[in-house]
Amino acid sequence: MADIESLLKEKRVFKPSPEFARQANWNKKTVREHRKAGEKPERFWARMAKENLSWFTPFTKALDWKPPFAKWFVGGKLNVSYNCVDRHAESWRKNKAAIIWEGEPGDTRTITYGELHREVQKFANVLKGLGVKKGDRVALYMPMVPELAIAMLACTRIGAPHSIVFGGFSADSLRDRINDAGAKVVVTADGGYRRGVPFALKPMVDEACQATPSIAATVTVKRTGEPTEMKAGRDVWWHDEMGKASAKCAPARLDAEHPLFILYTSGTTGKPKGILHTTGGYLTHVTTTARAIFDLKDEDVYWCTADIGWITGHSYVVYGILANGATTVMYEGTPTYPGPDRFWDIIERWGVTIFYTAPTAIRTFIRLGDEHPKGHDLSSLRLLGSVGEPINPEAWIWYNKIIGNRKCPIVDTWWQTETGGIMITPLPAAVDTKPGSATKTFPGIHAAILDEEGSEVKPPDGGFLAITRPWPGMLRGIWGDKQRYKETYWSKWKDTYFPGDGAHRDKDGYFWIMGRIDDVMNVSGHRIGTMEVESALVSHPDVAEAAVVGRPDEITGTAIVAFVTPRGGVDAGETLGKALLAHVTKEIGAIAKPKDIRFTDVLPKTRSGKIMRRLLRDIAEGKESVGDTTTLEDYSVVAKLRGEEE
Ligand code: 7RM
Repeated sequence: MADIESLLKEKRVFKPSPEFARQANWNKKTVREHRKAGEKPERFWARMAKENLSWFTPFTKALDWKPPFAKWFVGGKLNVSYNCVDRHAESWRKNKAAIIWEGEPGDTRTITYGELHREVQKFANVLKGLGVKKGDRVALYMPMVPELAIAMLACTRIGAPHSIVFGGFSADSLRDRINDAGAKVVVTADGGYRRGVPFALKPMVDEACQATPSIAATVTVKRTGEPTEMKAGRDVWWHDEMGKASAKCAPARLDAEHPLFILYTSGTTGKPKGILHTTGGYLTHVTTTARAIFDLKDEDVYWCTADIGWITGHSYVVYGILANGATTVMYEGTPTYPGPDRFWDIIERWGVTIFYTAPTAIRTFIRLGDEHPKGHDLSSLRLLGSVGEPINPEAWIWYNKIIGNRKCPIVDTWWQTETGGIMITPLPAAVDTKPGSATKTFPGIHAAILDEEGSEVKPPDGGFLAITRPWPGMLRGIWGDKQRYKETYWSKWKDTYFPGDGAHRDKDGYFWIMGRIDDVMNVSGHRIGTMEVESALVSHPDVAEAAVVGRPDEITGTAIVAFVTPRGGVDAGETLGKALLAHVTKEIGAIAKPKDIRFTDVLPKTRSGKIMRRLLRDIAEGKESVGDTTTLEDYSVVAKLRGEEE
């Protein structure tokens, strides 16, 4: 618990500057009023829904809560693409940049709201032409190109929930997600660019679609121009279809609870969960938080570096930002290509004013050296954000000093795929920040630190983070698995949401998030289940048994360590190690590759046969004394795992 102690010793406090506070969308007074109003969450969020969104039909009731099932904005009708595009295209913003896109090779495209309006309608018509109807699922497996945002918005226009599969996932992962959601169409690209080389995506789609009975058609964006096979009768090119499509498609008037998207995320079993979000509540949550937390203004150039394949990209590259009529920057590639200063170069060239990234990236930049940011004019920046994992105070201070020139507020935002939008965060004009703390709940959000029994723990003791009231962006379920939804999130305590994170509060009521307390690892801000990696490993013919744990890592937060018992007669060595890395890449994707594979002839187990992960974690960390071993069946295994003699 040493890290917790050192965090709680963190005494530095940063106050919002008067200059920032003067111009903020939500000043101190507004925040005070909203906090008060937020004590009645339904009323507060109803006000936000009316103020920040355009509705075709007003809702009659803010919340219908039959735990654990919530319906927000009952009776209301709206359309997400209308809110993100039409209402701006019909205003003076018509010729304002909606998306500034930069490809890794350096090519760029700027798409105005007016142009986005036409493109979205055209692609909505393309989808309709391929037989996609309201309620049908569409899988998007694409690199970071503007067509991805266009495809998302086109789906929302016709009420077809999208399921985005991050381009780093394997064909097998794509196939499983397509099948779980029963998607009718996949939209993809021939490939994308990564570290200066094109990578292919369409062949993965072809491989996946050998076993996806629900898929009727695929659409491929030409990005790299690499030779690409197209299957007659199933595969069409984006540019061919768009060339023929009409640019008029009225937005569907959708119920506030109409499914908006499914996004798969890792849990404690081997099977990822399809997190379901719906229309009115989600859009209210992300639009309101983006406006208040990032202080979005019409003059801003906002850049969130997340890939759209993750929830951060859904909520704060696309929906929450465009709904506010702001300009969003999208970058295709690697942070350090062609040089370690690519990000700072982008900020300088486009005049980025708001920058939202992950602690892993910040730690990487610290290691690369201050000369890279210092070689660029970053004076356009006025606000910085952090997301995805706890930010260590050292990284926070560096971010503040080297990137923010000590004048930019930092918003450390805690939230999850399941919460849809930001839950715990500073408000830049109103909340003093402490390096390493996500500070306080957003108005209208209610959280606590509870023990196993559901009693609130006294500060500064640690416990489980809990969300005690429903909120508009909350997940509405796990696709096709009501039971798992109830069990995973709502069964630890009564009518209270269990996020799976450990946390503390200090004497000022500030939240300090300590990280996952379940079998989910957070590697570079991406969630990967230990069970997923284990299932991948044991599916290899040479593996008898495997256990996977996370080990703290200076850069990625957590590194994956695998303990593997080979089958009898199989040589444990470099060849097997390489084969297993390739196998995990094929089964899940490169992001799930263990950093360290340790071969062992036994795994530590309890007498009832449970693998003792805590003990493996201690061993992976190289700790001298390991935790409680009283339940261990065979103590000599500890010495063996460490490579000591018995
Ligand atoms: C947005 C996102 C969710 C998990 C969550 C936490 C961790 C995210 C922070 C954080 C400390 C933060 N969604 N997490 N943000 N921990 N401080 N500001 O990352 O579904 O992919 O991951 O990430 O453990 O439960 S996610």
